[in-house]
Amino acid sequence: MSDPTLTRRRMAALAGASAASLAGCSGILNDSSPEEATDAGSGGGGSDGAADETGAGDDGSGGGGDGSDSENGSEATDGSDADGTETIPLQSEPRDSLTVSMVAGEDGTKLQFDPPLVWVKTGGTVTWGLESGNHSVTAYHPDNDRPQRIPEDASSFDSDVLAESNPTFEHTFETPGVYDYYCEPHRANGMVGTVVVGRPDPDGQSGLADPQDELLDAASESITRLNERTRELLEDAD
Ligand SMILES: [Cu+2]
Repeated sequence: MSDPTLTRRRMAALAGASAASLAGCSGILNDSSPEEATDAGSGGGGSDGAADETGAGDDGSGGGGDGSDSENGSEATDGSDADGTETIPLQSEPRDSLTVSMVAGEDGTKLQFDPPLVWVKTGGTVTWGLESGNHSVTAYHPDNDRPQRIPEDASSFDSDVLAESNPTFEHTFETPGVYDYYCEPHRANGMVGTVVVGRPDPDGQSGLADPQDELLDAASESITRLNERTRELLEDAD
């Protein structure tokens, strides 16, 4: 639980340094459309206090200490991890539990699971939480009318679309392997994530197969990037 936080903080710190002048604008490092800048700016400003508290509360484990303004500011620049999708962060070891944020840029360009690739131990739990927008956590599985990209013997999952009244979803992963999942409202935006469970053999993982032809282009691109990073993660795991 602490590691992803640290990772995020580290990235946030890095992003914060270069993005200091853009502070408050959530992730406009890439596509700085005026519309987004406005949205991000006002959102960041308005939610400063709340975001700070929420962040500290989520971290639980003494996150309050470094809950500095700059961290809060760079939390907002998490959106610039869209940039980071090119360099999807890798954990060095699996965790018992993790949280993933679901983020939406107002203009739809920053839709993402953050971080998009997580690694838990067998039996580990991932909790997804809405940060902005409305999203779902939906396994690539025939039960959800999609090709299977989770282990053969694993159970499918689908959060349905989460809203503010119901902002979190959690799933416990009992079967080792690579799981690809997507956001149903934002498949066309390539909002896809991967959960690695245990230390699976990369060979024969449905979640590492090339993206199926029937998948939307943006989703296929996300899957291809995630596959690359997942392979790296599993290589380093040995
Ligand atoms: Cu979404």
